[in-house]
Amino acid sequence: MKIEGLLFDMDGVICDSAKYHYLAWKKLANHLGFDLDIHQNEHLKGLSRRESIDALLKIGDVSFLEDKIEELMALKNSWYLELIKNMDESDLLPGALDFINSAKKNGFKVALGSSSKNASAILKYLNIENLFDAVVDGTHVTNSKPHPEVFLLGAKMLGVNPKNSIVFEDATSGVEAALNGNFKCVGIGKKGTLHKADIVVNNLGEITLNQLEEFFQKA
Ligand code: B16
Ligand code: MG
Repeated sequence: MKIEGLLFDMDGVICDSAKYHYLAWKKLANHLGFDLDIHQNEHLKGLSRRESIDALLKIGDVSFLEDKIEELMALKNSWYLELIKNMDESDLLPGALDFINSAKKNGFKVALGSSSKNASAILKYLNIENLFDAVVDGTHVTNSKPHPEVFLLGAKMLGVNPKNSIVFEDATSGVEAALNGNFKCVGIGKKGTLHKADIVVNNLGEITLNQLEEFFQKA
C-alpha cells in the first residue's frame, strides 16, 4: 500500500481536550446525582454530544424529556467552553504538530476528522486553523462515530482513497469508524482499549512517517 492521506481525530490526538469533556460530563453526572468514572467515560469518547448524553443518562439510569435533554447538553457545553477557553499551543499533544508538518513536507494530504462542534474554536486557540488541507467536524456530518462519515468526507475532500489512507484515533468509536470506512488505523492511547487498531502508540511523537510507511507497505 502507498499512503495517500492522513486523517486526524482532534480531541485526544491533536490536543488534550478529551480531559475537559470528561470533567464537564462528570460535573453533569454529579449535578444529576450520580458519578462518571474514567472507565465509564471511555464509552462516551468520540461520540457526538447527543450520543454522549444518551450514553451518560444510561449510565446514571435516568431519563428526561427532549427539552430537558437539550437544556442539559447546553449546560454541559457551557462548562466545557469555560474549561477550554484558556487552551493554547501548550495544549497540543506531544509530537502532534511536528508529525503533521513533516507529513505535509513529504507530500501527504492531511485532514482533521472530529465529532466536535467546537473544533474550529479549538483550532484557533491552538493557533493551527490553517494547518489542515481539509477540516471535517461535528457541524458537517449527521452520523456519529463509529459511522465512518466524518473520515469518508475528509478523504473525499482530500481526493484520496480510504484504503490507502490512515486515521489517527484515541477513541474506540473512532477506531471502529476508521475500520468501517476501510481506512488503516493508528490508535493513540492504550493498547488494551484500542486493540482493533493496526498499531497503537501513546502519542504522535512515538512514531515516524518512515515507520508508518514501512509498516503499511507490508499491509
Ligand atoms: P462537542 P473528537 C469528540 O471529538 C470528542 O471525542 C467527544 O468526546 C465529544 O463528545 C465530541 O467530540 C463532540 O464534542 O460537544 O464539542 O461537539 O475526538 O472526534 O475530535
Ligand atoms: Mg478523540
